[in-house]
Amino acid sequence: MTKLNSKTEIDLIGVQIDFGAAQKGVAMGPLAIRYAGLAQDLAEIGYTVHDRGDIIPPPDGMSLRHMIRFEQVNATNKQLYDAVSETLTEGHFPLVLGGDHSIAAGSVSAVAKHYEPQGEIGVIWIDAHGDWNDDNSTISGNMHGMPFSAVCGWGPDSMVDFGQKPHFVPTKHCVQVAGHDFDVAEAARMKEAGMNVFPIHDIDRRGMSEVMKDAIRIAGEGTVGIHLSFDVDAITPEYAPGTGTPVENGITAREAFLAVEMLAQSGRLISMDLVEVNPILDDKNKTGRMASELIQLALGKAVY
Ligand SMILES: [Mn+2]
Repeated sequence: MTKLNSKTEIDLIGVQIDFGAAQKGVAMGPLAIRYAGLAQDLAEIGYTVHDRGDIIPPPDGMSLRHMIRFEQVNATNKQLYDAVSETLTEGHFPLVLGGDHSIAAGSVSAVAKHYEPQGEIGVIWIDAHGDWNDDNSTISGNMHGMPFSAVCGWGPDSMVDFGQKPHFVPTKHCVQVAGHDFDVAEAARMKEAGMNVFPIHDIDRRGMSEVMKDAIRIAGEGTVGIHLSFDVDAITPEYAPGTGTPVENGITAREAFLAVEMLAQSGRLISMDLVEVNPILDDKNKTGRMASELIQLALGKAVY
């Protein structure tokens, strides 16, 4: 038994959505991560895994130029919000497999709302992108570029409207790690909101270890715990070719592993998303296997 997480039961929740992204294929991500053997491997390190299956988005819905397929994205997030809320009520650990990153609007909102009576949560967002646009600042209209902004209460409001008063995550407990492809207006919004950002050059200079120490402190101090939202596009395409929005010169596989291992060792991880695995663009499920390994390490798998 090497696991470090205090919860012993994990609910696996897949979300077969790619409507939040321009490039199609990440809807098949949950299957690819499952085929890598995730559930069996988590059981081997001592977890009881409940596979809740996949959430399927509605086949059609309305679109706006600045919020493409917003109706399907929001309806899917409502289903995810309900599933994650149930998981937390049962005392299980929510492990959400994407799908495009728009789904973090549903998962983070559910976690923040669930823990509201106890206090704030922190969020660590490891991603090549900021995901901090709203429907005014967006260039593409793709909603996977908006969820981090939405869960912080900076819009789009409709993305986090789940029929009850939303509980937003304060930006002082939110950290963006490994970003290196921000839009100009997006970065301006992040600065205005007081976001904590450790762009990739901070990792170059100080190393992932120092950066994650700071990230865990910011997201962990004075909070109930930390939600990790991991976008595989943070990892350079050589190691993670199967992703919808690849960006050259990202973090290495080892840096990614170190980041999630440090989170496991902090003992503060309360929920997690692993998103943007695209099997169509992948090389023999290399990125699916990478995703499975990242999840296991985040949940306390030890190499020695
Ligand atoms: Mn993302």
